[in-house]
Amino acid sequence: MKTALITGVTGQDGSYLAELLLEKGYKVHGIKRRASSFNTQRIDHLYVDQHENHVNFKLHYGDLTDSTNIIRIIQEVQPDEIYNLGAMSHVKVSFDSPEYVANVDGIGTLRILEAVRILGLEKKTRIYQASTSELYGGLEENKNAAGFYDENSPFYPRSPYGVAKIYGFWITKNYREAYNMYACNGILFNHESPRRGETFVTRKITMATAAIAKRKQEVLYLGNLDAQRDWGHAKDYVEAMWRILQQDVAEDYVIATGKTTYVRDFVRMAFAEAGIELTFEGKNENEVAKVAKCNNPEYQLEIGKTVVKIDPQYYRPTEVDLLIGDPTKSKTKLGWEPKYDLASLVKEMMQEDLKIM
Ligand code: NDP
Ligand code: GDR
Repeated sequence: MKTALITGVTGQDGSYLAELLLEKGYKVHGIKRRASSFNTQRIDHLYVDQHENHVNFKLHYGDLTDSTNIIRIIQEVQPDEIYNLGAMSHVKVSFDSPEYVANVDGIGTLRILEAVRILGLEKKTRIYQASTSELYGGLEENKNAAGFYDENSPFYPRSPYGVAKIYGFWITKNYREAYNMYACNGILFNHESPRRGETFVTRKITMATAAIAKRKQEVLYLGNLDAQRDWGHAKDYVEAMWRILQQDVAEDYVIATGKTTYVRDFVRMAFAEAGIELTFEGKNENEVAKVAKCNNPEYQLEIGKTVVKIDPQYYRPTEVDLLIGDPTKSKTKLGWEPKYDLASLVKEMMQEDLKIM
């Protein structure tokens, strides 16, 4: 039985990854932060009474800013695999807390790598680092000849989050080269799910669409509708994380769908799932979306009603305009292929949020 340790186990990816590893027969340990209220909703269904025999899922209190607890937990757990998913993961918020994000997302990665080295576990413990497409920054000239970002594309991060994650990327690569550790970066493009945090754009849209359809909210306020993202499903992406740690040689991989979509079109797709057709009018800060047709008799929204407006407070000081990843290497070497497309992702998110609403 293999043992895995997941930082960020209470997050979107941590919860899907814990499920996947438990299904594969792993003993799974997760690090959760102490909070003033419960923060384990995404993993409560995995929790079993710790007094029972054969408990395969265990949580430890810890924080990536505290090396003492990182070292102690890794010493106790002696993991075969560590998945470092813990992070302050919101790009916009990173402009408000730049030092904190550097500490958690940047130095936090170093703390994991150093703990493994201090404990002499370099040969035993494989490490996955949650790197990100935010490293590329969306610069047009840095795409490859085919128009994608791949493992060789240069980085140009555009937020304190991206800059912190670039440290995490390089320190992981450096420890692999310097100490011959099995430490890899998964450069994951955006991935979403019904468990996505409520302030990321996709979930914000599906939750608000459900609320507007059910007449519990009037208007959805968004920022830049012209941004384009390569959106996949988190369930597919945690499968890729696991595969990255099962190879003979430690390497870095891009995980993406190879397709990109405007935020505006995600809005259109979400409303369409509820049977509401939209028209977009105006430009930039004055753009609005209005109801063009309401095909679901249950929702009865008036034609011409404005349901989306722009609030510039959601604009970022520096924006990543377009992301699209080239998954060729992960397809060829890992045999990884996404099972979900964007339409099925939007459908699942909308169904869940309509149910919740
Ligand atoms: P979430 O924001 O959903 O989860 C982040 C997790 O990190 C939560 O469990 C959170 O705990 C924990 N965390 C935050 N700060 C600390 C800290 N100081 N110490 C320990 N744990 C902490 O992110 P996702 O699941 O979406 O993403 C997982 C990882 O992958 C992150 O590193 C993210 O940056 C990266 N990534 C995500 C992508 C995506 O599209 N989802 C794409 C590429 C990379 P709590 O629940 O208490 O807040
Ligand atoms: P991103 O995701 O910044 O790509 O980071 P997010 O969903 O926050 O933004 C995507 C794009 O949508 C635009 N946008 C808005 N975003 C938010 N959050 N709220 C809004 O109201 C809004 N309106 C428009 C943004 O400007 C942006 O262009 C995610 C995170 O999961 C990171 O941790 C991860 O590394 C990257 O994806 C890959």
